[in-house]
Amino acid sequence: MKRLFFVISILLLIWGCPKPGFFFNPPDTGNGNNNQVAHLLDGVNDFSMDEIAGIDKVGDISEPNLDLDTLWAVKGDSMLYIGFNAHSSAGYGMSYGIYIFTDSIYGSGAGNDPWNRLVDYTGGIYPPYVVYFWHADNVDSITSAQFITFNGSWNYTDIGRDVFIYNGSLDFMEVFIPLEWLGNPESIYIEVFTTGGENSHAQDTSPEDGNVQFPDPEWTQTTVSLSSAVPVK
Ligand SMILES: [Ca+2]
Ligand SMILES: [Ca+2]
Repeated sequence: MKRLFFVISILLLIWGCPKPGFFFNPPDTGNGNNNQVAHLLDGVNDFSMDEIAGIDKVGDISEPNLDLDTLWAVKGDSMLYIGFNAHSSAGYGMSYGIYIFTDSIYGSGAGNDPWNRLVDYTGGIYPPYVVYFWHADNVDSITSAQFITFNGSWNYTDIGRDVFIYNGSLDFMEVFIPLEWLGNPESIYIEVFTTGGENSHAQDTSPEDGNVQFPDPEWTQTTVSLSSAVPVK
């Protein structure tokens, strides 16, 4: 019995001892100092301060559902990670749009917005990639979401929870787009905006955009040009 106790004690000592340096290795903070971007598509904001891509004032539009503020974005080895505060709520139908340019700001050749919103980019151009979400007007959820590419015409792909999560209780939207979908570009520029249904223009943006300054929702059928797409780190 004594011998068994001795053996178990020795085994516990061997198994229980952490390897040297175990307590002295700093944890992986995923702060951009290494190439391992620690992002999880779960609707919880896990972006770091240095991944902020754009800011806009809170409350610069009187309708909270349409208000945007911080935009986070980072380019990983194989994924574009995007997150933004999304204040939409039950009882308000509206759209979130993301215009994405790759390698430079240039016109894709499209002649209209893919969801027929009165939105374009400075110079009357349209980007090669767009992501659109429709936030339902009766429940606090996204009921339609598409990744859209222009290749002579707009090509629409429905996207689901493997690409985005809208977290209504945390007012946060997370979108992870495989870089392969964007043609594995060297650089990426993005701008996020809110708008309403068809034939409505952009109401608020992130980053802040001098062309999109509406203290109150504004529904005249006039095209508003985005102008502040930012490069993603
Ligand atoms: Ca997350
Ligand atoms: Ca705002």
